[in-house]
Amino acid sequence: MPRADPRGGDRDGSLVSHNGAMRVVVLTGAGISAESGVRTFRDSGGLWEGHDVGAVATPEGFARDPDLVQRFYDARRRAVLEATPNPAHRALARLEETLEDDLLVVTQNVDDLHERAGSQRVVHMHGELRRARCQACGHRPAWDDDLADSPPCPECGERTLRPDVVWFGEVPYELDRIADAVSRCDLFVSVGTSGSVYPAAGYVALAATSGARTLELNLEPSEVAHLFDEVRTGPAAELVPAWVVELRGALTR
Ligand code: BJW
Repeated sequence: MPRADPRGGDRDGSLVSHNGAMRVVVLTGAGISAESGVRTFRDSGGLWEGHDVGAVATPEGFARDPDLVQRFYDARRRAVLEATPNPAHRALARLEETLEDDLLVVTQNVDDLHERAGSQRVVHMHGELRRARCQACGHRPAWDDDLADSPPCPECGERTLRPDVVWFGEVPYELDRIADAVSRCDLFVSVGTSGSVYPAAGYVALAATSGARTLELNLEPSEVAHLFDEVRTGPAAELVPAWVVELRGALTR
C-alpha cells in the first residue's frame, strides 16, 4: 500500500490521509473486553475491587502466597474461556483485512478475544492468560487448565509453572517491536484503557512526537486524554465499529 506522509496531508483534522494510505497502531485495554463480560481492573466492580494489587499482580505477592495468586488467575482463565469477542474486537479484525501489515494491535489484555475475532497481528505486551510460563526452564506452553494444583512443566517436568502474565516491576513483552511501530505510525488509536500503567500509557506521547495523529476511544477520558488530538467517549462496542467504518471508507475511496 502506498505510504502517506505521516506529517503531511492528514494533519488538517481528518483522521485519514488524503492519498488513502496509513500505518495504524491500535492500543487496547480492558475496556474493549468489558462488553464481552471480562471485568476491567480499576472501574467500580473491577477485578481489583476487594483485591490488594500488590498481593495478586507483583512477583513479590506471588512469592508470598502462590496459591492465592494461582487461584485468582485460574478463575480469570475460566471466565475468559467462556467470553466471546464483541463488535469492537470484530471491527478491528475487519480493519486488518484492509490494512494487513499496516495495522498492529498492541493489547495490554491477557485475554485472546482479538485473536478469536480474527485479528492476526496482535502483540500481547502484558502476556496471555491461556499460556503458562515455567520458572525453571522458561518454556511458555499454551495452557487452558488450572495451575493451582502445580502441574508439571511439559518441557522439564518441574512443578514451577506460573501464569504467563506481566506483573508490576516486570518488563512487558516485545517493547522494541511496539516502540518501532508506534514511532512509525501515521495514526495511533487507544481503546478502553485508563492510561494509568506504563510504558503503555506513554505510547501516545511517542506517537505524537513522531508526527502521528492520535485518537482516544474510551467510556470516559483517560488519565492521558489531554495528550490526544481527539477523544471520543462511549462504549467500545459502538465507538470502534463506527470509527472502523469511517476509516475503511476513507481508505478505499
Ligand atoms: C471502557 C468500557 C467500555 C470500561 N468501552 N471503555 C513511570 C514510567 C514507566 C513505568 C512506571 C512509571 N511509574 C511506575 C512505573 C512502573 C509500573 C507502572 O506503570 N505503575 C503504575 C501504577 C504507575 N509499570 C510496570 O511495572 C511495567 N513494567 C515496567 O515498567 O518495566 C520496566 C521497564 C519498562 C520499559 C523498559 C524497561 C523496563 C509492567 C506493568 C504490568 C501491568 N500488568 C497488569 C496486570 C497483568 C496481568 C493481569 O491481567 O492480571 O496489566 S496491571 C493491569 O493494568 C493490567 C492491564 O493490562 C493494565 C492496564 O489496565 P487497563 O487495561 O487500562 O484497565 P483499567 O481497568 O485500568 O481501565 C479500563 C478502562 O476502560 C477505563 O478507562 C474505563 O473507562 C474503560 N472502559 N468499560 C470503552 N465498555
